[in-house]
Amino acid sequence: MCQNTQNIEKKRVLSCIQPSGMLTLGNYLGALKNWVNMQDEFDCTFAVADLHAITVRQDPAKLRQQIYSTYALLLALGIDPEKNTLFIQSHVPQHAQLSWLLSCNTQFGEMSRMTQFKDKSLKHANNVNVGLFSYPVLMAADILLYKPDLVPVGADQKQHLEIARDIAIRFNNLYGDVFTVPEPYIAKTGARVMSLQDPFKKMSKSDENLNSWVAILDDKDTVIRKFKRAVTDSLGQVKFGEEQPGISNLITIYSAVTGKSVAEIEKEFEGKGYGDFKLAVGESVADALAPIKAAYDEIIKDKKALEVLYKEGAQKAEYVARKTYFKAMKKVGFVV
Ligand code: ATP
Ligand code: LTN
Repeated sequence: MCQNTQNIEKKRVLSCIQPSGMLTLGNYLGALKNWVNMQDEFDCTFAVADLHAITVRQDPAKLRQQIYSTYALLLALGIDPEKNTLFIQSHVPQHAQLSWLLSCNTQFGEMSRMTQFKDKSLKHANNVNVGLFSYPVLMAADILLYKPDLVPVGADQKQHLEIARDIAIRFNNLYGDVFTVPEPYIAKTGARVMSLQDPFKKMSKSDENLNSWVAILDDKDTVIRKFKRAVTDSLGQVKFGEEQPGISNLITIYSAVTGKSVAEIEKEFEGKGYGDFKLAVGESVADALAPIKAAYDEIIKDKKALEVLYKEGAQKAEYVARKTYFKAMKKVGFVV
């Protein structure tokens, strides 16, 4: 048995999040909380995927603000920029550059099968741009540049990760070993949070019904109000099950935030009405989010300090990305 754990190289992890709006409780419980938990065990690289965000039309001033705000929020959540590499995708030019190399090694047919493209092209029918179509190739570049062992993603991104693996395998077979073939990492604790207004739909920041989602940065009163308005069921009991999708969603959220098990929660609210339960969920979520919001409010005030951090992050990322990119260029036959 190996005693000296310091000598064991940590596995590498890569993940990104789009700055395409206010991040929600769903993003937090389903993805970002896992990032925070992974930073001790793994060697992590995390990025704000701003290039991905323009696959749908963005207002320039709003986009810029959202990039700052997403970066600041990752810091506020406790992602340590010293321990990890935390950067903004567009600051590392190799993402767009490798994406071209990979595009020329990806088939139109395999891209056409992506379900997210089908969904999003229906949703944005007046702007079905080529970037929206080739988005998974850019995502493959994000991943392959850093040779991660694991890529934490939600279920909606699994198909894109499969494509990234296929692209890596094909490239390695054609040109020789350049890329590590990554594995998806689906965290055990990753909760799937549903809309507070329609428990059959995922909670999503692009939902036009503002009562359906809670932003990580919502203030206490707003959080509690949204939970008070959450749709419930007709059984009148706080019980988890298919017949109660609304209450089950609230139980999932309460459990993720408090660490209590479903059985404990059902017991806690035995004989009590939905009103008491919704208030308790709202309060526990508001209490969990309050320190994040307080940290964020401080961080976002100091743009200069933020700039130092994202520039350092980009430098660290580019050091790794350049090596992989040049290796790939050389293998393909470019003069480097
Ligand atoms: P959009 O509404 O713009 O499509 P989104 O809010 O669904 O965005 P993404 O930016 O696509 O979120 O997702 C970022 C990460 O958060 C992904 O890993 C995704 O799986 C996770 N995530 C998003 N929404 C939820 C949710 N409701 N429950 C759990 N995880 C989620
Ligand atoms: N497409 C992802 C965000 C994303 C990503 C990545 C995730 C961009 N590049 C690389 C993991 C690895 C999304 O929309 N959630």
